[in-house]
Amino acid sequence: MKLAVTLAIILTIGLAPAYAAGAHSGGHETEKMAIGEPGQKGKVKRTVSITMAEKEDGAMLFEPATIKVKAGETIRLRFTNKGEADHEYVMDEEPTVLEHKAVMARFPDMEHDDANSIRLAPGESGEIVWTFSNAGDFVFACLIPGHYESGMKGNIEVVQD
Ligand SMILES: [Cu+2]
Repeated sequence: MKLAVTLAIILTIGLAPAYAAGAHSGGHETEKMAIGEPGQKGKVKRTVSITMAEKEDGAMLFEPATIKVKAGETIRLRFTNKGEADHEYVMDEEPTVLEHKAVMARFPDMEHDDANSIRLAPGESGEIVWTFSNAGDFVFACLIPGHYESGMKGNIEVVQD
C-alpha cells in the first residue's frame, strides 16, 4: 500500500516536468512545428470561422470539422464557443495531439498557453493567426477530458499550392 502510494507520487511528479519541458516551456517558439508557425496579421489571406458547441444528445463538435488550406497560406482562425461548457482547440500532427490528450486525461485542469491552441469559456470568441507552412494532413481537437470522445475533433488538409 505504502509502496503503491509512493509510486503514484513518483509517476505524477516524474511526468509533469517531463511534459512541461517537452511542450509547454517555450518549445514551440524554438522548434519548427510541421503544421507551421504563428502568422503575421498583415499576411492574412482569409478567415475561417469555427464554432464549438454541444448538441442536445451529448455530442460535442467543431463546425466545420474539416479545414482546407494551401501550403504557405496565413489564415485567421476565428473561434466562437456557442456551447455551455469550456472548449479548447489545439492543432498539430495527430500523434502529438493524441499524446497531449493522454496527458490531459491525467491532468484535467492543465491549461495551455501555446500558440497553436486556444481555450474559450461559453460565449467567448477568439482567434489564432497561423501560417500553415507545409503540405500534409493535420488534426485539431478539444482535449478537455471526454470532449474528443464526444466528437470534438477535425482535420486540416494542407495542400501544395
Ligand atoms: Cu470541448
